[in-house]
Amino acid sequence: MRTTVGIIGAGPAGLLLARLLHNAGIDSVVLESRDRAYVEQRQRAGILEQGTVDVLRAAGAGERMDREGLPHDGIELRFDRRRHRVDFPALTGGRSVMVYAQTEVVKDLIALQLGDGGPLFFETEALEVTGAESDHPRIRFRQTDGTEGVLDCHYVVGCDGFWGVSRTAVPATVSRVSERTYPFGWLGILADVPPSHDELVYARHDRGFALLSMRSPVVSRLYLQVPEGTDAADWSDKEIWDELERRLETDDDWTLRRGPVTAKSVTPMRSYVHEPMRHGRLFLAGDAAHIVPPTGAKGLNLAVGDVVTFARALIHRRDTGDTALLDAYSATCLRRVWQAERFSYAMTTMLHRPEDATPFDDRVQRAALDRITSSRSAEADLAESYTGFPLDLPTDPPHDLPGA
Ligand code: RFL
Ligand code: PHB
Repeated sequence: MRTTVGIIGAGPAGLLLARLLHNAGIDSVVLESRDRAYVEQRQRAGILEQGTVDVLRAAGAGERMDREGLPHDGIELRFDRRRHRVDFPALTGGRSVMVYAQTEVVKDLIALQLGDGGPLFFETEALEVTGAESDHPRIRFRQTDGTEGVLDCHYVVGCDGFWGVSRTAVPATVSRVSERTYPFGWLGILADVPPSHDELVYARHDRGFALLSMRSPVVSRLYLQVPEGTDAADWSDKEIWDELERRLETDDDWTLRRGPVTAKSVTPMRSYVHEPMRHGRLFLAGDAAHIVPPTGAKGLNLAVGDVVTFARALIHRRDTGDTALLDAYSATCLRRVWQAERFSYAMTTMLHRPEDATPFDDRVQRAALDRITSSRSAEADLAESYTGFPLDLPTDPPHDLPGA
């Protein structure tokens, strides 16, 4: 098998990249180790930045999102039983976000890819990338029946998430890893109950962080900070609802609606960046290169930013012969990545309570919330970071982004 761009991983990064390249007339092959049902049902992100929404629309993948997604113009910060709304459009010159689950983005992109007969192979695991420093990198893969094969490429893009293989093809001598782990994780539930508030609620409480989110007008998504290593099975549904109620408590008559829990899992928290994001003709994109704790809702949006940057650079190379944008790929992505790392870290440390928190830590957290809720510029900084740093989409044809 041979192709122009070999893509490892059919998460949001790999699937969107395949679509952007297809729209530009560049062929690619996607290899995904899991089966289709697994990939479509993996519960993850819920918030799309304005720039991500624009990219999905421009790529022709926005139809159902525009019908079923929930545009949100703000979030609520909750602490000391108080409620404070952050008004995104008012603070950012009109930007907002969209609540549309990652599972749905992935389903839409898979349907488009398979609808065109685009090559997408499930249950096909990439084993290694070789020849990244040559003009013809290759991906060695194995299918579930044990058959092995090789995909010859002009470029390889590793979109295989944090646990993938592509990053291991970058020699340790040229890699720099920056990492931070946190002594807590998130216990997340899905529940068949209308959300108890029409916008997301981020709550800081002495017992720990809580988040109220949603998937639709009838499905709630909620999270609780739990100690690192917690097993979701150790929490009964009643204990989860009781704890959510305590951490989300307010001074007014707000109440938490309870309903049947349909899924329950624990996510560890990590900040991680692998630099550079390119080695020869191997490019890393999305979680394969960087991880943020979910508090800033940035992971999926960063993955989108990376693959848009790669697609533009490759189209530019094809159209002009100039490799300058490909050469700048890592630096271009990393600027945005580090902004998201900074923001996600700041949100995480402002809202979570480590078990060994000192009175000093508590006071600093409250001071940070006090600052955001009393200074318009501090609040605008949060709103700008949350709604996302613009992807600088081309608006007028002729343009370099397919379908724009
Ligand atoms: P993915 O989605 O992990 O996809 C990688 C794919 O690669 C496959 N794979 C391989 N395929 C072939 N060969 C191999 N050797 C392979 N190894 C792995 C995997 O099976 C998989 O299909 O990475 P991608 O595409 O970079 O997308 C990143 C996002 O999934 C991730 O950043 C977000 O989910 C993070 N995230 C959030 N991001 C947001 O923007 N907004 C949010 O609100 C948000 N909330 C979250 C989140 C992540 C969470 N968890 C579970 C980590 C909430 C949670 C709880
Ligand atoms: C979610 O709905 O899954 C979600 C929302 C906001 C976050 C993280 C996760 O910050």
